[in-house]
Amino acid sequence: MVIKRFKPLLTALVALFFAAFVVGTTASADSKPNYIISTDATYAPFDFQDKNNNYVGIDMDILKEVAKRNNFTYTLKPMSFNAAAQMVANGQADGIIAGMMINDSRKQVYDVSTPYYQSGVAWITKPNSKIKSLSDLKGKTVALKTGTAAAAYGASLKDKYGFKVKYFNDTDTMYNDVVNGNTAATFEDYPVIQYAIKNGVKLQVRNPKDLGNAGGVGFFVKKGQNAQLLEQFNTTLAAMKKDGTYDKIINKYLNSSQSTFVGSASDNKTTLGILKSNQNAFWKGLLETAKLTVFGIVLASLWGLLLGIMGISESKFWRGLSTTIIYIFRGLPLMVLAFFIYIGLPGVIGVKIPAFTAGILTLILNEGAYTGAFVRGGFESVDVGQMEAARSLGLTHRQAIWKVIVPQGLKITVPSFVNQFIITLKDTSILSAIGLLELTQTGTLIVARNSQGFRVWAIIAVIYLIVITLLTWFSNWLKKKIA
Ligand code: ASN
Repeated sequence: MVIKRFKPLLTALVALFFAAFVVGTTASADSKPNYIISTDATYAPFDFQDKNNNYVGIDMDILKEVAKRNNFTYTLKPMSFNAAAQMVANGQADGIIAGMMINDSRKQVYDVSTPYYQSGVAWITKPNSKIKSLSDLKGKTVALKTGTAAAAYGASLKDKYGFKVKYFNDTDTMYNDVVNGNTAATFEDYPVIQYAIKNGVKLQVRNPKDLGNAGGVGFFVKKGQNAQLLEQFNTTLAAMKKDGTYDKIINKYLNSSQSTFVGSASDNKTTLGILKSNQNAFWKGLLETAKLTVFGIVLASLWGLLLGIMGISESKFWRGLSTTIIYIFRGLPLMVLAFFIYIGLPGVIGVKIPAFTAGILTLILNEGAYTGAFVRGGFESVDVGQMEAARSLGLTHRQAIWKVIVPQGLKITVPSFVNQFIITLKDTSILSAIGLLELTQTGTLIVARNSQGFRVWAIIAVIYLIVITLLTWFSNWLKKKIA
């Protein structure tokens, strides 16, 4: 049967996927419970990276202390706030700590700790803006961050004051939009904007004495789950307030005289300085991009080959299956597929999928569909006379396909493969959306810390270009070998 022919391919595919799964899972040898905690990657003073790329901030220090005192470990998942919150709602993560405000609608979905900080929503413009009151926003556009309490508050005023809204995934990009004058104002939690202004972001709070939706910030777990973790958080928080640890943490981030954490270090002012002080992060990001690319290219190529071969099978069933799979996965945007696999699927199947595995699976399905389409096209473009000649020499249909059509068809597709390899490398950047710390996400985190968008993105762009050049050289070398 045809399936027999697929066996080695299938075995290779399964083995490689398994390898990707192992790479994606960080096995922990000791027996301490290990919780998966999601967080907002760029949310100073609550959650952000310091110059050494460690996660710091009020949330991070509290969490670290809770884990230490309760003898558990945790794996941190920094990503956009919206994705981080969905991770917990869908059971992908055990808890979220992300400067997250406690409100009634969230209590329907999550169980919530006692508040550990008081906050409220500020509205913000450029310092010398003509917009002095909310009524001045009529007809203007306001920047909001998807899924946040501040966005819900902002959007609730939209009709009353007649402004339009535009959504962003992270606070820093949202601020920049206002600084650059693309949007007239933004809404964000007061401690967060206060911290940014203190660290040089050129914006001004318009309602410091009259914050919207004032309330507490808390730690959240999925409703009805992880009661023990929540209990430990609450008990330890109370103890930390008593013994002074809590005040120390707050003072460290909010009352220290110099702004040690964001954007002020002199090595952030030159491209070389940024490269030097972040070299570890750049390397790690590059390595993650390379890993995703290599696994993605190999597995998607194998899967695409399989789809291509199925597409020229004698059996209607295999041909139909191949066409359907290609149709579905070529039609889905990569990011939608990544969110579906990483955030949507686990809620239904009840199994957590590591981000790396979800990323690889996304690449296999999406890039594999494109590969399948051009591989099938390559096979189909082999002259019909070849098949007829093979058959008249006494080969069966199957033999003719494997011995005559496939080798010739594959040669035709080599340039398309090279093209697809490069596309796969570039597409890995979309996987930053599910929190994979590859090059693009690394850039986002560094910009959040130093506000040097131009220099950091230029560095990242050059790194991509270098890697793409290397990959092109390698592919061309391979092309010559095969041709
Ligand atoms: N403060 C936001 C909220 O409560 C969370 C965030 O943006 N990290 O929705």
